[in-house]
Amino acid sequence: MKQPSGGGAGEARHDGKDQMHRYRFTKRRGIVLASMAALLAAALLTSQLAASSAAPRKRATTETVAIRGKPAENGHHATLYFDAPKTVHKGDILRIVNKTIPHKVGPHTFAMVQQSDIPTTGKEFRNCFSPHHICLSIAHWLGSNGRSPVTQDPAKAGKPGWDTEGSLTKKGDVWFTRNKPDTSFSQIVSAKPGTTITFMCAVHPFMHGKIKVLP
Ligand SMILES: [Cu+2]
Repeated sequence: MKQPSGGGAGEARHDGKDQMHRYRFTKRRGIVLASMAALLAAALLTSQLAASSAAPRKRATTETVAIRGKPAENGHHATLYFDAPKTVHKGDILRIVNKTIPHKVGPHTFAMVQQSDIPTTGKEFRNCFSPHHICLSIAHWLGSNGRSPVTQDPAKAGKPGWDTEGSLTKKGDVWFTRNKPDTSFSQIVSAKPGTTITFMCAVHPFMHGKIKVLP
């Protein structure tokens, strides 16, 4: 099999599946690039047609949840938090992006968890990774036993998109940032209008938030 161009022999150890993907991608790149120009032209034409038609079409809006950190200052502890919109509309794209520095604070999860299972006390934070506690459940959703690597990311539950809050007994929707900086993940909000999405980080159980879903 031909080496994929751009990948040095000693560059990285890819497993078989990953390698296959890269090879096919490379092989296709020429065709993809060639058809990009045509697509772009078609898209421009389409947008002109759309602009001239009477009925304005609703565009999918992207809302962002940024995972942020505030450095320690004046005797205050450093804080990590979800910088999230208060509301989203069903059908919006909800994008999660990690703006903290993984080698300093570790990775995060954006895990949809039912409100009653979100830890709120110091004791609950400390016990979160023990059996029958939600952080360990979240790890299981991601295919990890809590110490082993994450093997399913994002882990999906219910309908496609953000819609299912998990619990101690039920799998929920979750994305794991991993250890590279600036990773992000986007998918549609499919939860019912009128519900409130509650979410938390299993790595830092004090991190949590909620977003109301509007029609
Ligand atoms: Cu976190």
